[in-house]
Amino acid sequence: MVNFSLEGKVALVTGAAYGIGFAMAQALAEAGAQIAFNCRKQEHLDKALADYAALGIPAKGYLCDVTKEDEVKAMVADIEKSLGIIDILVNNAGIIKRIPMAEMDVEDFRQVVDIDLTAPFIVAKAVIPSMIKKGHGKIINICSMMSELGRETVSAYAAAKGGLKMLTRNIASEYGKYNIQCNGIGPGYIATPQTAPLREIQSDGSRHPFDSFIIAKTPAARWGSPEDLMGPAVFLASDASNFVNGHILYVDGGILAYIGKQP
Ligand code: NAP
Ligand code: GCO
Repeated sequence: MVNFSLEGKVALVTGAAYGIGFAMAQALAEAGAQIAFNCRKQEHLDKALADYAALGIPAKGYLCDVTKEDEVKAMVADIEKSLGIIDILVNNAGIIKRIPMAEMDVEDFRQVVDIDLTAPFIVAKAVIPSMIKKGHGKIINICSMMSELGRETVSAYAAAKGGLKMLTRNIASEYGKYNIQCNGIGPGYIATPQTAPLREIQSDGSRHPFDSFIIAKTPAARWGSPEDLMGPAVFLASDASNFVNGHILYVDGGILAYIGKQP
């Protein structure tokens, strides 16, 4: 029988206070995993702990900035002491800044790359040694449509998510021999706080132009929800995907397959 169970497994989902990370952590918990998560803001942590508890999930939460290697190492050490070696890492924490490239401050560019690309390197580096000792591991990097496509104002994000696709493939290449599988999930356009500005109702009550654009560009003719990422996360975290390595699983309603509706 195909094994989707995560019983006995320890999962760290970064940035899982809400949004896509929260939904994936909930799914991993429902499949049997013990959950650890982190974020930067106390108010996000407090609310997330209450939200997990309301679902019956005894998640362990940490205030940890994934760009700070010392904070990450301390969090991983505490998880290993209290829950056990991390079997599953989901590098989910991420930000976006929508600014035309030639107008973007280099510090803004660096911050996006730091969180969206360098931090997945830092966290993966912190968990791989114990995964090697344990004889298995699952690393899931949350990529994006922008791992494949560009668009106006998201140059830093696209550069980071394109790099994350290749970091995913490189971890798969380097650590596959230790029974560590590293894959990516590439969500399409998902209704979360990160994309809320793209879905704002206009002053005349109409949909945001980008909202209408995405609906037209998506064969499923809808925005995704964080729940759409739950099954793919469990699949890539489970033994059911032990021969899947270096793959980016796009969960996009078909956007990447579709040239778009004739105007
Ligand atoms: P979101 O709603 O903005 O949530 C981002 C989460 O990351 C928050 O919990 C935030 O909490 C945390 N975070 C941000 N920077 C952090 C840092 N330096 N250290 C620790 N935690 C940090 O984002 P989302 O829409 O759920 O997206 C989650 C992931 O999916 C991101 O990597 C995003 O790029 C990717 N993605 C999103 C979409 C989409 O359409 N929504 C599509 C494709 C890919 P704090 O602010 O408290 O730190
Ligand atoms: C944007 C959006 C996208 C989504 C996602 C698509 O401004 O284009 O925020 O980047 O977040 O990454 O897969």
